[in-house]
Amino acid sequence: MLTVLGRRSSINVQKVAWLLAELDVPHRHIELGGDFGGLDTPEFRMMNPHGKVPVLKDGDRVVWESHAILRYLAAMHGEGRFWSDDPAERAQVDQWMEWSETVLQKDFIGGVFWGFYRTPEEQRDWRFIHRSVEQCAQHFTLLDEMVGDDGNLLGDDLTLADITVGVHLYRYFNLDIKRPDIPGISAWYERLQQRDGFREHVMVPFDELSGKMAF
Ligand SMILES: N[C@@H](CCC(=O)N[C@@H](CS)C(=O)NCC(=O)O)C(=O)O
Repeated sequence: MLTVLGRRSSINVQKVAWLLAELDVPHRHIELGGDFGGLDTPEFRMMNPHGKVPVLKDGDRVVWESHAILRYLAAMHGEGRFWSDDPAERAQVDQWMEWSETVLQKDFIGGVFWGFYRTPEEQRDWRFIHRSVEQCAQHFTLLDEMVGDDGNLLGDDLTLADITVGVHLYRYFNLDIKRPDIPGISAWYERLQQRDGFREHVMVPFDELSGKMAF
């Protein structure tokens, strides 16, 4: 039986939980990190020396880093869906996954979510926040046309690219920030909400994280 370790309020844990729901793979989920604690124990550090979630256990195998976990799960259980066996198609997915982590997640989670939402009001750096909000607006404007009228980032089928990018949308559309008109992204967000895994694992209230910088 697969085990996912990590608090459900973590966006990186949400990526893994969403994919597992799409794959319909039986697993158990243990909440760890944040107020649940448990990341500093020798047992946890043996699994992930960095003391971060998510961690996936598959028998004696342990995988950490959310995107490595997504690829592992897709390769093991996806039968070519989500992350193609074809190197050229897989590279298309990989490039968006890399971009999502190094650019979008940096500007949205690192800049907007941490800078604005997780930072207590009196400590906020508004220049940094405004710049990050503006960068996110540019990113989503760039993606706006890609998702088309009824598809996903790379066509009709949902891939790991959609999971790593799409996981940001619930927070992006529910924060009190300035957003440009991005009809394609808004419609894509609506479509993702038709998916059980997205509703259950991504549309998770995040108010417990407001003004909380401790973890
Ligand atoms: N690049 C890592 C980031 C891991 C990470 O920073 N995880 C955060 C949660 S999103 C964490 O473990 N924070 C400590 C805590 O939740 O207590 C990944 O994608 O898995």
